Amino acid sequence: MEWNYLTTVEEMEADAKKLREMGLLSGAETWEDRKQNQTPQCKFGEEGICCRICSMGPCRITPKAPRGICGADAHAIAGRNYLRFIAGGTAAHSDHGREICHTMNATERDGHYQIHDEQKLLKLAKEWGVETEGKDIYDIAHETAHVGLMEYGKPFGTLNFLKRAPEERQKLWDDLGIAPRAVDREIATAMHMTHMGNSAEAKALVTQGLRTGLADGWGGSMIGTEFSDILFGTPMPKDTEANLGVLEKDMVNIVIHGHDPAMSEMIVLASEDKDLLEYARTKGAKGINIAGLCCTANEMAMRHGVRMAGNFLQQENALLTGVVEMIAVDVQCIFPALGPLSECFHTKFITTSAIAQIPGSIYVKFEAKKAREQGRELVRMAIDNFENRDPNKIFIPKNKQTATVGYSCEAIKKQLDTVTNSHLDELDTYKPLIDCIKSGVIRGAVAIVGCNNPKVRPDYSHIEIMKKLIANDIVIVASGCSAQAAAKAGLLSKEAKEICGAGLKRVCELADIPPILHMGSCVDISRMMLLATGIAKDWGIDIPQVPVVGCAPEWMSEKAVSIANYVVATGIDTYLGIEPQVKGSSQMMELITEGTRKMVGAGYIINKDPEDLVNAMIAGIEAKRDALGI
Ligand code: BF8
Ligand code: SF4
Repeated sequence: MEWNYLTTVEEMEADAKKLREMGLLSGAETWEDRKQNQTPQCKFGEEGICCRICSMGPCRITPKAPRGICGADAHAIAGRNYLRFIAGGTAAHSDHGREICHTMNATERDGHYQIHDEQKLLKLAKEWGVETEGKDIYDIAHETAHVGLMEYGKPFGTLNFLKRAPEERQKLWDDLGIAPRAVDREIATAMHMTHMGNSAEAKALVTQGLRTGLADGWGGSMIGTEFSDILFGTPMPKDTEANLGVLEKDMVNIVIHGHDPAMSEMIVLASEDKDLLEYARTKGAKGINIAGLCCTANEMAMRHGVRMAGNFLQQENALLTGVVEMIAVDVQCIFPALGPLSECFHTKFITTSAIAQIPGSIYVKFEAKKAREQGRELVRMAIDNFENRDPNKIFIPKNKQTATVGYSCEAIKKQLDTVTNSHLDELDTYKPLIDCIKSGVIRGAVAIVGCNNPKVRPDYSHIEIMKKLIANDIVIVASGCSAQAAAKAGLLSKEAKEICGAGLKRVCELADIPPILHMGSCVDISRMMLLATGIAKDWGIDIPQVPVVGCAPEWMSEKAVSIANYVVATGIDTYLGIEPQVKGSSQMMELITEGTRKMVGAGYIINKDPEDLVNAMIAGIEAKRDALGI
């Protein structure tokens, strides 16, 4: 059946173009302008063969100069750059997780932060050997937070969450020596190995890359996800809307942006306070409208139904509408461009973390013990700014779509149970999903994740790949900016079943789900690891055998490469639409595509053409089915 409900990339581009034209009148520039100034980009950087890790350099590899001054060759230089990239990503995700541990440690029964999922806390406490009998839930929370914090720096042993992986995986990680120790230890080891005068062997660097990545996915990120659920609630399906059309002309608009939900949670709560709503009315506004960007949007949408203004490359566009009274950010993926851009409008740009201090912002250091009041102060500041809008600078694109978000593993299992109607006491099985895959009603699953990127046509690859996969009866789980690309297009709507293959459409109808399940932010890719693990365990096979693959068609950040490493190390092939910057080393290219496959049973498949990439994914899934004889 034809279905004309999707917002096309062309429509999104037309909105962006109009905003950019409006912005030019206010003296604003955007990433499109800066990209032009940066083109052509440095070939040495792109191929990973520029080294500047000591002051004898920078050294660049050319046919005439095949080694740096110290003798490092292209493989050493590209390998070291690659490992440092991963370390940066693991550090970012994991430090986010650590902050959430500190927030959990600051919880009090009458405090600013409280426990919202006691069951999940008790389960985790038991898993980690924290005594729960006869204890106050807040004492349990604090003790569990301490165990979590020790995961970052414990001197002995490996990460607690590794025990959640299938036994074959655990053994493989041990045998290969890539079972991560403490999170910080792996980041430090990666930095130490890549210091001048240490590892020059590409394989050793790639191997530590896998271990550092695992410290993210089965360490820092998983801690971030679990603790966020305990603090703010485990996501269950919620309806929301996405794209710039969620900004409201007559309301005070506050855009929240970043990753750690602690700050945005307080702003959302404050926006519901009756006295502040009343205050907004006295200033001529009809209400207070909170909208999210990037992973904060995902976190807040799936727990509060907060609407999503857009993904990474849309952050400037939100301000260009001229109706944003405040953009409040915490950490990661925040353009420094927001400083000068906010000065072209009345928008107040608020930074809240010592990790992300940006010129042109007002810095309000967020603290767990004062957070509720700080949230209220920020909302009040935004309300006071409402009257400063310049009516000549306003343009709100109309496009927005409805989306159902918030499919945690718990939610997926619950939803599956509605299909079989088994109402199992313990909703702890993926058997209905496995049956669908075995019978071929669903061919397999793809996890589509990651950023959008000016190196390609933004959002286009995400959307085209998703459309083709669901048309081929492949169910999708999505997170991060990929999930938002889907949301903006309308692909997270249950109606999107209309463009699915007959098998997937039937499953969507029976289970009352959209064909693309929103699993949250980028740290929530840890949920996808548990989903893959759960399927493999319930099926009785190892993860690389399951017809499931990962895909980051437009990735850009260090975090994305860290993720790709733990996804691969977990045994899941990962399809990339942007080339990792190692092309200047044949050894590195071989290692990341085929070398890891020999080690952990999975690797990267890289193709810049989205059509080729999606075809390769479908072929990969069918090959896994053939190997299983299904
Ligand atoms: O962590 S997908 S642009 S927002 S890095 Fe950033 Fe990429 Fe978006 Fe979330 Ni993930
Ligand atoms: Fe050059 Fe070697 Fe120093 Fe790198 S470590 S900058 S290759 S001398």
